[in-house]
Amino acid sequence: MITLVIVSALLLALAAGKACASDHEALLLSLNKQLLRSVDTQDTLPNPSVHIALRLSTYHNLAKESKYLNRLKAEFHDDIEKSLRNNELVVGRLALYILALKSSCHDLESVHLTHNEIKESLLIHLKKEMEEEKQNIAFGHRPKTNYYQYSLGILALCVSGVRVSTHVSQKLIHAVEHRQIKHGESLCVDSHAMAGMALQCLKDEGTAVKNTAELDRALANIKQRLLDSKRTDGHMGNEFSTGLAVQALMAMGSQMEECGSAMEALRADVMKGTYHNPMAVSQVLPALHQRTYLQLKSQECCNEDDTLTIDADSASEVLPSHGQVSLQVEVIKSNGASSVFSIHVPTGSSLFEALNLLQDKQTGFTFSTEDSLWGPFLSVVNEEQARQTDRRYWHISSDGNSLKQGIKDYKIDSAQNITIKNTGY
Ligand code: B12
Repeated sequence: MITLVIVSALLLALAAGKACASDHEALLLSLNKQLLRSVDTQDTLPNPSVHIALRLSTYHNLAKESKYLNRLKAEFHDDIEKSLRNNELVVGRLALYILALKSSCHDLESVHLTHNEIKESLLIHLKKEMEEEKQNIAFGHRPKTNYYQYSLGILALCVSGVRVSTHVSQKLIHAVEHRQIKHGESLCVDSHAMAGMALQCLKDEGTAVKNTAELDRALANIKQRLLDSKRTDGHMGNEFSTGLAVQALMAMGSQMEECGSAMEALRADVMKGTYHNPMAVSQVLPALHQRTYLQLKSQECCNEDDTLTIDADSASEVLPSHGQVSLQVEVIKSNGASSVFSIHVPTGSSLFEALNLLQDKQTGFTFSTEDSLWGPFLSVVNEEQARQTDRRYWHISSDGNSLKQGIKDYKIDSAQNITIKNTGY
């Protein structure tokens, strides 16, 4: 009798395990389809991070992926050259572009950037920009871009088999040791994750570094900080850093058990529909597939699945909103001067739509944005620009809580006070 009970319990547990595994597969497939659907949108620039996530997936739609790669090589490539003409550094975007080409096993030497009439391979150009960033850290104590992009730069060079100079890697190791990697005021989980993957790649490749013990210490520190960032609900940092944190922990050799609750949190987020911005999906999908950017090193692109399709009826339905909510918008300029504006907006409007309505009312509120891979970044408010070159940005909060999303994604579901403050970082 007891044997029968144990056997039945085991069978039940096995069945539950199977159901769990097939739920996970179904969730992955739906997120994969959601990302694939986003590549059909022509109104924004193609995003290399989206391409990388599609290529690291188990399921593929090879025709759509190849079409998207061609768009990256035309439109995204042109956008990078445009930035170079404006004398901007392109470290992060160029690194993602290289990783995207690598993810499709594209010959990197056949793609060139033209700048000041000089034609250079992508990797040579990235190497030069990394040298420039290294100088910025040496003289200004931080990169011109940020440590997230600096890490992406090292990662892209390393994954492509290009030797990273010891001076370049040492600057990242030093920044980790001295807790200089932040997002606003707090320790940046996303950037630690990227730094972890970059440094792990150097370690795996046996790239010479200034001090091997220091590299190991930095990796151990990163791992510990990522694990320490775990909240009671399983997230590491927040909903939008957890995917990268899990990916980095896997790259750094953590066992799946260490990431179990974070994976659970990610799955719960997917089911809640937290990830609708393609950039967010692209940073979560590899972790859910248990793949990491380091695997791009040995990407082979042969005998791939080609079964991924978009369901005809899967486009999400937008429900009409009911009622209005009141919104107060306070703008605090760099000199501390504050102005407050009030408006009623349809429930469920995005903050972007709400700010547009406020601007149209001609009450003195004006704003403009810059495009980024995450969508519109608020850059000018009431004719004051918070410039990244001056290390300033418009920080946005609602009822005192820092927003976890940008103005296009954040939805106004109830009455609230939005504060937009010119902040240094
Ligand atoms: C560095 C960074 C910043 C820096 C950027 C300036 C700089 N030069 O360092 C600063 C501190 C200014 C910043 C601000 C904000 N950030 Co930020 N940021 C990052 C980080 C760590 C790296 C971005 C990057 O360089 N990417 C690489 C390059 C290749 O991509 P890119 O698109 O060209 O990069 C630019 C944009 O990403 C833009 N940017 C940075 N943050 C955000 C956030 C949003 C919503 C948008 C539209 C653009 C944007 O600045 C980058 C440099 O020019 C990411 C982490 C991540 N997981 O992506 C978070 C991240 C993108 N930020 C985030 C958030 C929430 C914000 C803020 C909205 C915070 C707030 N409450 O005010 C603000 C933006 C407000 C605004 N004015 O619109 C979230 C976005 C999540 C989401 N679902 O949208 C992320 C994912 C961090 C997180 N895990 O919460 N950020």
